[in-house]
Amino acid sequence: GIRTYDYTDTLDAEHYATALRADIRDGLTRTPKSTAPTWFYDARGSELFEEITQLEEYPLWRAELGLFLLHARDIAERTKARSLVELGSGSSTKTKLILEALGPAGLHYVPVDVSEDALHQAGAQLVQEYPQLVLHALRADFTTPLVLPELPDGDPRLIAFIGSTLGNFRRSARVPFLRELRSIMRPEDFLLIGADLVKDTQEMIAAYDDSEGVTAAFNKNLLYVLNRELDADFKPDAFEHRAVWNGAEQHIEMRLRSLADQHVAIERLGLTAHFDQGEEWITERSAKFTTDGLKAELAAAGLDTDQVWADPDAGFAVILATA
Ligand code: AVJ
Repeated sequence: GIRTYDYTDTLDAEHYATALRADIRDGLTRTPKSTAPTWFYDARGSELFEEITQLEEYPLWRAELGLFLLHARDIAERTKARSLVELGSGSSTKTKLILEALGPAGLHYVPVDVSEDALHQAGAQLVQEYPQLVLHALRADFTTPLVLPELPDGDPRLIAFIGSTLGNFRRSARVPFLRELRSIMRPEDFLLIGADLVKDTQEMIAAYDDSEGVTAAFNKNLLYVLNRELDADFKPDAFEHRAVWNGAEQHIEMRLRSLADQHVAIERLGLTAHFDQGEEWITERSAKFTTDGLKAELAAAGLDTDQVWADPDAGFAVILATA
C-alpha cells in the first residue's frame, strides 16, 4: 500500500503571514535596514538556492557532502542513534547518507522545517525510498521551543543541523539557540553541526556574488516575495545585489543597495519604506567559523565537543557534540 508518514504542525495557519509582517515592519524601519533570510525560500527562492549549491564559486555544499561521504559511518558508529531529528528537512543526498549509515530500517526520522511543502516532498520521497523508515515530519520554526514527537526512549538520538545554517544566526543568538537544542538532549544523545570555516576573503565573497548572478537573483527574489505577500511595489531594478565581508562580526552580509532615493509602499503593512540613494539593506548574514570558535560557542551553551571532522582545503567542518 501507499507508505504514509506522520505529520505534526506546531505552527498556526497564520504563522508565516504574522511572522513575515512583524519581521519586515521591524526590519525596514530600523537602521541599517535588516530582514530575516527565511523569506528567501518561496518556490523560486528554493530553486535558486539549489542552483547556488552547485556553483563552482560556492564550495560549501560539496565540502559538506564530501565530509559525509567520508564520515557518515563514523557518525553512525559513534552515536548508534536510532532517531534522527534534522533541523531543516533534508531530502538531499546528505540526509540519505546519514540515514543509510545509521540503518534506515526501524530508524525514527524527524525532519523539522517551517515549509509544509518541503516536509511533504521530503517525507513522500524518503518513505518511498526507505519503506522501513519511521518518518514523522514536524512543521516548526527555530524561534519556538522544539517539541519532539514520541521517540523510542532507550536509544540515542542524533539532532542534525547541517549545511552551515547555524551561520544565519547572529553570534548573540547562536548560544541561546544551541542552549535550546541542549535542553531537549539527554546524556546519550548527540548534536551534529555543519559549519563553513573562515577562508580567503575574496573566496568567501565570491561564494555570495557568483559571476553568473544566481546569488544576485536569489537575493532580489526577496523583493518579489514581499511584493506578492505584502502587496508592496518594490522595483527590483532599483536595487543592486551586494556581498560584503564583515570582519568584525566574521560573517558575510548579503545586501540590497538602493540605487536611488526612493519610497516603497507596502500596502499590507500600511507603511512606506524610505531608502536613501546608496543605502544598503542587509538581507542575510552568513557567519564563518573556526573550529576553536565553534567549540567555544558549544561550550558556552553547555555542550561538549565529541568529534571534529574538518576539511581544511575546502574550509568546512562537521562537529559532533554531547549535552
Ligand atoms: C543555506 C544559509 C547555509 O548562508 O551559505 C547561499 C544560504 N545564501 N547563498 C548560506 C545562502 C546565499 C546558505 N545557508
